[in-house]
Amino acid sequence: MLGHGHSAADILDAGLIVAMAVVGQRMTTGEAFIADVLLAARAMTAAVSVLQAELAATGHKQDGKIVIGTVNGDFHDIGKNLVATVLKGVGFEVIDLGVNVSQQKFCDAVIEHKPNVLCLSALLTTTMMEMPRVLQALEERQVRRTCKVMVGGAPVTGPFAEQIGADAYAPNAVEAANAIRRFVAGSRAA
Ligand code: B1M
Repeated sequence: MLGHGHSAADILDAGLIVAMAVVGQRMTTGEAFIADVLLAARAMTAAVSVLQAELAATGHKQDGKIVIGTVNGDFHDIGKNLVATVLKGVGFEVIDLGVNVSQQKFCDAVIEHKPNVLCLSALLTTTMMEMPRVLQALEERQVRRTCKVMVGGAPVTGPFAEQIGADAYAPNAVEAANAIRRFVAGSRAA
């Protein structure tokens, strides 16, 4: 508990994420500008760094390697970082490629690290269209079937994931961790 009886997950879900949605809404209506959004993003990043230890504190290791990144053309990383933090927290090894990650870099990382799951994040309706291109690039490098591919980010949906041939969609970090646990358990059983 981080004081006043609230857990890190509560502070994140009921405080930070809700506040960021308000900022996004204000950006849409023209009440907030990029500078305001940048300030909010900095504040959220700072707050998440305070919560990080608690979010990640499960103390056990799990088999399973994850490669994660935000797709080419997209610089949003708060959600992707949260997903990476929670995955590390539940014990997975996480290789974070950062933002604006090219198709080639994703393919190279899959070949080098041989992850169980590749996680792709996109926050823009334009950049989510990079996701099928990453899948296509994996096919062309003949590594598409070596790992599962999961997609996420605000504009991404389950039907979109299905349409582009991704293996899964996760709406948030906890769902991502649950889906990866199922994939890893499935590959162990196979
Ligand atoms: Co941007 N931005 N932004 N922005 N921004 C949005 C996304 C937008 C919806 C705002 C708006 O207009 N209302 C809009 C997109 C519109 C659209 O595409 N339809 C938008 C725009 C337009 C832009 C620019 C184009 C603005 C401009 O320059 N004119 C520009 C693009 C830059 C680029 O990337 N090329 C831009 C820039 C920025 C900032 C740099 C100012 C800043 C980002 C700072 C940073 O990330 N370091 C920013 C921010 C902060 C936002 C909003 C306000 C908040 C995003 C956020 O961090 N949310 C956003 C509005 C909104 O979403 N309400 C907006 C909190 C975070 C915890 O949630 O990222 O959704 P989220 O992550 C969640 C889930 O989605 C999921 O789990 C996370 C945790 O629950 N998830 C995954 C995410 N990735 C996953 C991967 C997985 C699984 C789950 O792997 C399998």
